[in-house]
Amino acid sequence: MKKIVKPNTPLMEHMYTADPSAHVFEGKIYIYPSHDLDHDGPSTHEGEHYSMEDYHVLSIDDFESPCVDHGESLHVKDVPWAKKQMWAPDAAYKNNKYYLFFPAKDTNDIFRIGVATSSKPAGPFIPEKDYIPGSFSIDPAVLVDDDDKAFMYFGGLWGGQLEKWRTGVYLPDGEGPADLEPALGPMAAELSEDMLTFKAKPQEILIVDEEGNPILAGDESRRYFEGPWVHKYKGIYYLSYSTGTTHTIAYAMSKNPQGPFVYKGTILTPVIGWTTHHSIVQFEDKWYLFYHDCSLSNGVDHKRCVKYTELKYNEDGTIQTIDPYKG
Ligand code: FUB
Repeated sequence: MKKIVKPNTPLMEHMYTADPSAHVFEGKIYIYPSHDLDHDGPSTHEGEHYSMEDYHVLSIDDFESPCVDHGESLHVKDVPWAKKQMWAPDAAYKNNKYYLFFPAKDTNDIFRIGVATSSKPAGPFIPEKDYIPGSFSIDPAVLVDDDDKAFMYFGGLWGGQLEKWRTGVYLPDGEGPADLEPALGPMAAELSEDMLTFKAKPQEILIVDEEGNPILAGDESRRYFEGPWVHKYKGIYYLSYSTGTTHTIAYAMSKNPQGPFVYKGTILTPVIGWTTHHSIVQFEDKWYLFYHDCSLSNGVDHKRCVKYTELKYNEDGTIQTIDPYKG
């Protein structure tokens, strides 16, 4: 009998998956996760234990259906510029094509963001020969807005190398701001019509508190760490992200896709495992949070599993906090 996906349980148990980017394409929900490798190597601050090599696309017809693994859609060996660590991807549809955006380390061990295309949402995806010029760091998330303009949001601290780009060039010893300085925000860049390049240099997104003051680097329960996602609800842009060291998914709201975004609160309380990474998608008349935890491996940080749960808004547009382990 086919196994129907239930909320807050792993979508897939035959492999480890993480960082789910969910989209509705062709009437189904397609999920673009990282594919965690089942190894027992050492963990490092730079995240070398996240040593992924390929991507699989998953789909569900609806929430009464089993999850389908469409097999390998792209492997690092087929990406001319990439050496290792195929981290959190995202996908977008435009120009009658599907685009897979993905970070990986280049031959100099610097994270860059690449793009691959396909005529089908599940791939296989054909990569461009080089990474997106001017791209850096990790965790691309692409919003194709109602007017068809596309924005990429990206960036992650620590292993994601965002601190090393503060001057605009890569400094191997580059450090983040001091605790009382404004935190680093995610980067955003509008994509060209063909989705293969940035229209202009990526700009940092500012996240502020209700008084308009920038969230500070030492404010670890609210500051941006990695895993940006931008969605639109009732004409307002929502930027949600991982707070890293404090292990939550937080969010901020703006009338403009390039911010500034006003911090609003927590969407997801800490899950089993160090990392937390998510996406938010509307399917029919409900909204869903896709996320991962490490329950399938009993808590091994780099052996994660993708799950989903319903996401609800309050009357004023704020989002209700989710504890995935509470009834
Ligand atoms: O999966 C590798 C990295 O872990 C992602 O890029 C981060 O967002 C974190 O989930």
